[in-house]
Amino acid sequence: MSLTLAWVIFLSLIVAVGHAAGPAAPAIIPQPQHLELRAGAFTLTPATRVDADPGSRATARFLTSRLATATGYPLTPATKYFGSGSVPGAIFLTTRHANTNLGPEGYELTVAPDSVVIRAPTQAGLFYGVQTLLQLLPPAIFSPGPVTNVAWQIPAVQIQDWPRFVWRGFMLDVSRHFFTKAEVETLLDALALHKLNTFHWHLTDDHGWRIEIKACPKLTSVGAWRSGVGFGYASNSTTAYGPDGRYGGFYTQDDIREVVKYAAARHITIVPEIEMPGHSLAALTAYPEYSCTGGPFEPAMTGGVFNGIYDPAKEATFQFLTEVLAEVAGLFPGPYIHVGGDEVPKDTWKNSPDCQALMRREGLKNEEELQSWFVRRIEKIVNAHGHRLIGWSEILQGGLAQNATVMDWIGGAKEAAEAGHDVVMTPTSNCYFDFYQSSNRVAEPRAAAWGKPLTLARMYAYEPLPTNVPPALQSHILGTQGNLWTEQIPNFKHVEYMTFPRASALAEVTWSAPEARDFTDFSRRLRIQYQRFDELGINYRHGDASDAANIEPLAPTP
Ligand code: TNX
Repeated sequence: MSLTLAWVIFLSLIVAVGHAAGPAAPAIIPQPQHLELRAGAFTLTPATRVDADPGSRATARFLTSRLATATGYPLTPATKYFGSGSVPGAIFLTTRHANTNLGPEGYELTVAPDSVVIRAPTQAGLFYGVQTLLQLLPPAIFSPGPVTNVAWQIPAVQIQDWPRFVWRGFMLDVSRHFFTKAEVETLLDALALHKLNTFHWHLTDDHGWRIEIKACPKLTSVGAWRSGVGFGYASNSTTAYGPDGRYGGFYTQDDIREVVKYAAARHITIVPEIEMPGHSLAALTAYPEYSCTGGPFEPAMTGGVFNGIYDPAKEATFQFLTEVLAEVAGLFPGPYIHVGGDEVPKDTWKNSPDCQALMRREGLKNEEELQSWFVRRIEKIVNAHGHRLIGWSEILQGGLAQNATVMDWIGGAKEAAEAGHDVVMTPTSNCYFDFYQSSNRVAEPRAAAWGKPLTLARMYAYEPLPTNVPPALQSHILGTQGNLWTEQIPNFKHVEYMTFPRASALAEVTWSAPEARDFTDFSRRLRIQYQRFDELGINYRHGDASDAANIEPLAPTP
């Protein structure tokens, strides 16, 4: 090797190491598929232009509003430029000449010292390019107001990026405890930061019905309220009280439309969940005529173990559910409606002469087949309103409905995929965000204690493709999501604490290449993510590779 060449290599190593160790070392979560760090940086100034092709203005506006807020610079998107290359001194967002191989959510980001270009086949891709660009800036870019004395530098990079899975989700249970529209929108912002694209909104359960249904007003006038916070929580653990002092709340249809719009602007699809036939106590408190026993049910809404179940032997039950699903279908433009289906208590059906007569009439051998019969009827209603049905593992029992997608929490992925159905993976072992985050329960706020702690490291190490699903069927595994059940979680700060930073690990599991996963490097990037959380006012648990709770052996469940 010539001496000159050795020098060149030596010097470029210094440059590379300098970049990696310096303040501008990229800390992007989720890790992009391809990232090449180049020399130099683009600096935002009051004179920086933001240009976009006409179809990309809304995405550009999303970027400029964030940039203008933190920098105080008067940045607004322009559409003066009609070319497709880079523009000196400008950030340019465009779908022109985009590489369609990047897919419907991929993007390309080129930062050079004199220009920035985000190019993507779709607005979703451009939006993710914007998220990456923001993460290349100092964390102060997420400040709620203007910050001075920051060098707004963006390191020169060439990034090509796309997600591994199409379903990158998060579920929030708003039934066990209620969270306001503003709180839900705050969560959606944080999901968008992580390029998560699916919000599963668990709107009904035994402990509260949270969505206005015009044809069935008692669902919210009665079913949204209970006599106390319940679950052993003190009244001051929450602020969700109605004017009459009862605990609860619900979203009006206008609220729902606003949240759907808010999510869409962040390229998040909402999957509403209306639980049936079990976990339906709140609905049956409002309308006991659709139950087998007639009630009373209300006392169990504060956290009893009773699990309310609809009476499938009454035609009126299906008329009621049709009215509910018709309104839900009209409010949510996304393809899926989740109808629950988990933990259906079969004893009530066993003890009901009407249900037993129905089973004989329909030739159903057991209550599992009755459940399957119920879900098949519901699927027809969901399909008739232009939506696809998704349900928990148990919808496989007694035979799966024709086009249903399965959300696997206790198994079923293999059977469903083999039968040609799509699957979303949410196993309790890796996706339950209500579980403790460390084995040191004394040091943690209350959490669900029936599974192993879901540490940050455990979340990060999760591989969503089940080993028992053969490669030829793996395309049926749409992706994965974190599930935040809220029996133990009475307020939104606690929601955030349970969600972050595990959602950062989830984001990388769902988006990045599995072979690129590196918990030590993730922990380095997470420290910068924490600074972003601080700017955004997001509450989170401090945890990384140096967190003993993540690596010590898991304590047995008491
Ligand atoms: C099981 S996961 C449930 C939820 C509970 C959760 C508590 C699932 C489909 N059902 O109803 O909230 O456990 O961890």
